[in-house]
Amino acid sequence: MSEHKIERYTGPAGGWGALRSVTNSLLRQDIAVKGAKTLLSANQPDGFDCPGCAWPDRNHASTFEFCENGVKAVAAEATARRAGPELFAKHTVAELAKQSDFWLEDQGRLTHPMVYDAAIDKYVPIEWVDAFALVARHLNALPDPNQAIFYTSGRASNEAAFLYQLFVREYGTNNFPDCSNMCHEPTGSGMRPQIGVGKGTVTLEDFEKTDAIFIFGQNPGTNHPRMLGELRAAHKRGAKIVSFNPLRERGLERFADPQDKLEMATLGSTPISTHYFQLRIGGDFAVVKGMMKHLMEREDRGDALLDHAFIAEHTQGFEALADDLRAESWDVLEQESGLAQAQIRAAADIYGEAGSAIFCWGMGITQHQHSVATIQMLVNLLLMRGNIGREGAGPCPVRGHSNVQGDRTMGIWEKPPAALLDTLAKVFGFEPPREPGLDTVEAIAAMRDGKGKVFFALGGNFAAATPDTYETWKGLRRCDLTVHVTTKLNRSHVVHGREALILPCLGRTEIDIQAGGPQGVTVEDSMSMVHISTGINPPASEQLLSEPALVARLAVATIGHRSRTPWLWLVEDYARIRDKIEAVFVDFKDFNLRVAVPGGFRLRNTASERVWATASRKASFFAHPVPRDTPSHRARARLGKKGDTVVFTLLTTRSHDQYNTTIYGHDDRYRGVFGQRRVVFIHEADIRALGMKDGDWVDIQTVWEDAGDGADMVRRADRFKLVAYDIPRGNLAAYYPETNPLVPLDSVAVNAGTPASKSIPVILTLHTAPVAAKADHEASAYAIG
Ligand SMILES: Nc1nc2c(c(=O)[nH]1)N[C@H]1C(S)=C(S)[C@@H](COP(=O)(O)OP(=O)(O)OC[C@H]3O[C@@H](n4cnc5c(=O)[nH]c(N)nc54)[C@H](O)[C@@H]3O)O[C@H]1N2
Ligand SMILES: Nc1nc2c(c(=O)[nH]1)N[C@H]1C(S)=C(S)[C@@H](COP(=O)(O)OP(=O)(O)OC[C@H]3O[C@@H](n4cnc5c(=O)[nH]c(N)nc54)[C@H](O)[C@@H]3O)O[C@H]1N2
Ligand SMILES: [Mo]
Repeated sequence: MSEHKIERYTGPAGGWGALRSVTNSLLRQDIAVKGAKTLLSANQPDGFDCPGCAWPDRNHASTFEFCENGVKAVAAEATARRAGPELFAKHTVAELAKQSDFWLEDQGRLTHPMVYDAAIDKYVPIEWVDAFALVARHLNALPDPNQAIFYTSGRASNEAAFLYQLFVREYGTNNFPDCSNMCHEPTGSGMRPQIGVGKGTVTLEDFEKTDAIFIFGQNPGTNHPRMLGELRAAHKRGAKIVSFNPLRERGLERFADPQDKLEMATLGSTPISTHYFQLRIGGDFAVVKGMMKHLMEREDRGDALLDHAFIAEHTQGFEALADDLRAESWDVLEQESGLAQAQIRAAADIYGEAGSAIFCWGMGITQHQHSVATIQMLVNLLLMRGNIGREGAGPCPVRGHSNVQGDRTMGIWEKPPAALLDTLAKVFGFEPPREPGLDTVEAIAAMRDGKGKVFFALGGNFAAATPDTYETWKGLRRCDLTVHVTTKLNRSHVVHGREALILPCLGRTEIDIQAGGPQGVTVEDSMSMVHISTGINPPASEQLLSEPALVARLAVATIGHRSRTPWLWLVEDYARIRDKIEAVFVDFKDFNLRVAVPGGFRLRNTASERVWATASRKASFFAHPVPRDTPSHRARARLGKKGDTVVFTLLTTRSHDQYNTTIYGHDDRYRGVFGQRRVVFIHEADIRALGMKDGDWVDIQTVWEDAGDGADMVRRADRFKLVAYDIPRGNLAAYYPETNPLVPLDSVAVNAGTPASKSIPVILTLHTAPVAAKADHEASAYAIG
């Protein structure tokens, strides 16, 4: 671990810092030459899809695109370390639970299926057949299949996801909570009724042609580093790049391309954003509404900025929105956005005068109570100038996990459309359950309340990624059985049900051999490109099963006696699974043929053709009032009366050295944090106003309706170091997952259920010496840090 320090970062994103960091991650994982070969195969036509982010690649055929965080993701999977049965023999689960998330994953790849033995509080090896029999026994003993919960993380391939949803529906439930519920769910919920698709409409070619790129609440320098290449190129040819973010993010300011010899030799770099608007957390709605109001005002004065032909031919609802915009108050917009009227007007002018524009957004938009309304505002603004379905223009929600979009396409969805169920019924000869299932937040409540009894996870780290950590843990511990299909040891394996299984699987980088020979799987990126991914490394252990094979064998053990699906035959050759996918989804016509072409193919996107698959067959404008009843508004209204209590709004985000709950290291280079993660970024005037100083340790407590008004607040996370930062007053930022105990389970995005983990109302108090452990959370690794 590097030395603890806070040091302002003045270099560009990328550059030599990135190269140094890559070397360190390879050394950490004991990867030598083999690792280097592995890296060169990432995102090549005959290699594997990078398990990092969902940003697309140029034809999957370019020379290796350098990506620091892609390297870390690959290195974490291709590590030479092993977490075998010896590790579990050495430690009780109680001991493992005291270790940090970093330590758990750092033990390396899991090698054997393991079962929890309560008598000795240890995981011990189990044969695969016995593991499947155990799961089947539990599932078949449930009086109602809806008492079982099947989670999915977005790394599962299309083939694995398709078989999984089929198995679970044949078993009898739509309980499919997934990581998407915590991620881009509001994007789909917002866009589908508006333009008929819940995905982005742009391609990389649009990035080459656009006049302006607007980036809302996304940190590409860390989370989608390959996107910086597109932004840099766009900047160099004169496109405007406009960022909206409460934090000054380095990767949005300057970038040095590690592949550009001149930049590297001269320590040069390219600016990224031409304009940077440091709005208040959750202020995007007000900014975008203000931008639209400005355009309406100019329009009413005679500057023809709106695309009336497009509006007339393709949309409905414009007049109602126009009236709403005219009536909106600038005072409210300024107050709620944290920007001055002049700044909002300036942003609107850039947009109004750009021939074409792309809007990108990430978690800074989707993880609020009012996320769906904000996304509809973004789409409204695009529609006003006909910026959907033409060159260089359109929405670009940037997805997280490398196949999270594909998993949804394959039917991992707790609210399946009736048409999908009808087709499944026809193709596979069974009657699928019709009632909607539980999403992530509902699944947690169901387990906590004793209504969810078996929890099965295809990947991910449910115990750490979800909100209200200790409520989630109560739920998992109440289960009769918890099962995790996984590559590495994580928090979810040590917070388990009465019985528990850890089932190790192959990763994307590994060779997958079935009866029909070596297999590839397919994935869909953020721009709807579907392509094949083939591993090149020998498996981490001979015991590992591929995810499709594992699901098939589990299906045979559980429903083999009544299912008509030829499970084992399907996984002998994944081309057979793809034929079934084609039989269910029209967009996958000639799937095997089309995916054999290097680079794969693009799925049809009706909105990009200006075909609107909505109820009205038009694209729709939606008017919404400025949200003034968010959790922070309510907390301030309640506590504001109480003398000097200051309610802050806290956003939770990723450091540069993590992949969601996987902690690669303890540095956040671009934000100047080294050797530590328990920090909270705060404006220096707020530190002074609190009577504290930079570097003081504080405890963070959530202000929430179910917690009472004062000392008895139940959600807290202790011992975080104050770091003075360029962030608006009243706003705070800290890393997830350490801050997940602060996110109330019922604080979610309206109409999407996504935890509002970017806007948590909190108060800060000086950290006092640790009191003797009382509550569960105080004894946990999370509280110690
Ligand atoms: N290396 C790496 N890559 C990843 C991941 C990872 O953890 N590590 N995770 C993957 C996943 S699953 C996802 S979903 C994506 C996540 O990628 P991002 O969407 O970039 O997610 P976050 O890191 O949470 O950062 C959100 C950004 O939004 C800003 N923000 C917060 N609140 C607001 C707000 O109210 N308004 C605005 N305008 N901005 C706000 C924050 O300051 C931060 O810059 O990345 C994927 N790629
Ligand atoms: N407070 C707060 N909470 C958040 C967020 C936030 O911004 N703030 N972000 C949310 C978002 S956007 C997301 S997407 C979720 C992420 O939630 P998850 O997807 O559940 O979490 P990950 O950390 O990505 O999962 C990591 C684990 O996946 C397993 N794994 C890795 N590769 C494979 C594989 O190939 N197969 C299998 N079976 N397992 C594998 C490893 O065991 C690893 O420990 O977290 C959400 N939670
Ligand atoms: Mo995500």
